[in-house]
Amino acid sequence: MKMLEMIKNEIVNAFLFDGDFIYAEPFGCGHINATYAVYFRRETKPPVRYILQAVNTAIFTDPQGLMENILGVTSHLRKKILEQGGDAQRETLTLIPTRNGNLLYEDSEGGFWRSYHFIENATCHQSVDRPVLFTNAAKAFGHFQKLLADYPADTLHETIAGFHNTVDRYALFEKAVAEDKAGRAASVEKEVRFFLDRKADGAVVVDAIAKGQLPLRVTHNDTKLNNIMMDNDTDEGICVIDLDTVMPGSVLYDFGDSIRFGASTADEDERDLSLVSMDLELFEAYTAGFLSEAGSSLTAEEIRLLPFSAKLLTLECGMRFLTDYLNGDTYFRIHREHQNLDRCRTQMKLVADMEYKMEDMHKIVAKYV
Ligand code: ADP
Ligand code: GN1
Ligand code: MG
Repeated sequence: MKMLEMIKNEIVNAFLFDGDFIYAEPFGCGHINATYAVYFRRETKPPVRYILQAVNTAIFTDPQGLMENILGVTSHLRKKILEQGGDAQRETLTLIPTRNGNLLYEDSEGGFWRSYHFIENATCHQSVDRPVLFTNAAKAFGHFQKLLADYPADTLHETIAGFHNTVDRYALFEKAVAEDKAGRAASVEKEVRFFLDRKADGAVVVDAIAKGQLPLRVTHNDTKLNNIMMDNDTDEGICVIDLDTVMPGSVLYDFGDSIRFGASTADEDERDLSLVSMDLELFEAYTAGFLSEAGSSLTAEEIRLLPFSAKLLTLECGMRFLTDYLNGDTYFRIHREHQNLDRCRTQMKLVADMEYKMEDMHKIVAKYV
């Protein structure tokens, strides 16, 4: 409530919005930033809404650097989309500046805000109800990667250090177990053991990158299905959003994270684990779409590791949820008690299912290379 008051009384006046403010409401299902839709009435034109976000500065400690990344990446994408005759306001994020010409507004309490043009007639799906939707998401993420292939990676700020460094993630996890800040470690011994048993997996991609066996590319790093807008009429993936984690990374992070979220048969926080599995039909739908866009630029080693990456990113995410649960839920936004533990358990179920289906996943990848 307090936040909505602040938006109304202070924040909306700071941005170059068109029209008179009507109201603001919390929007979307992101776990990190606080996102709102803000609505404006205009005299001669239809009403308009914008996305307004409070950047989570506990996580993104350099909001200026973060915005430089987003401006750089969206400008690069905009240029290419226009060259190809596309609609840049629909196919990439468009920042709304503040009245002072900045991309961030610092409020009276030290919070940082940014705004985007609202992409209308499009949906962020929370799950895949038709496989074609997932194929289309894959094409769009693959295309995004292609458009950024010539982006100067050394100009990007590392917005979260070691974001997908699973060796570092293991260290943070073990520290959380040892510190046991929220007094929960004794209640999750089975879960802790599950991740410790798979510690060797955590080093595979990190080591291969260090040895030069896997290339670094400009990747999105947070490719869940609800980070892409899909056209309501055509079901096509039109705009990749949530660009906070665009950084040099492995293509395996983007492929693996998409499978982790979108190929699951249940919600990320489903409590009935009997509903949770990795759907091979959805794995195939994504693989087909992704390889049709990005396949020709991948190395043999990247292709070989695609099925493993699904397991790796699920393992990593499950471990991150458990780490946060052990630390007292300070990172991922929760809406109920133990939600991070529930999220961790779905990821464990998925990892186990992926281990069981690894051979099938390899066969599917082989069909599309
Ligand atoms: P978080 O980092 O918290 O996940 P996101 O940037 O992904 O934040 O935004 C949260 C949600 O807000 C998205 O899942 C989507 O539903 C909605 N959203 C974000 N940007 C736009 C936009 N430009 N147009 C329409 N909806 C958007
Ligand atoms: C977060 O921001 P959002 O909700 O799209 C997280 C991802 C996790 C995901 C799990 C910056 O993504 O890394 O995979 O939750 N983003 C950040 O659902 O940590
Ligand atoms: Mg998001």
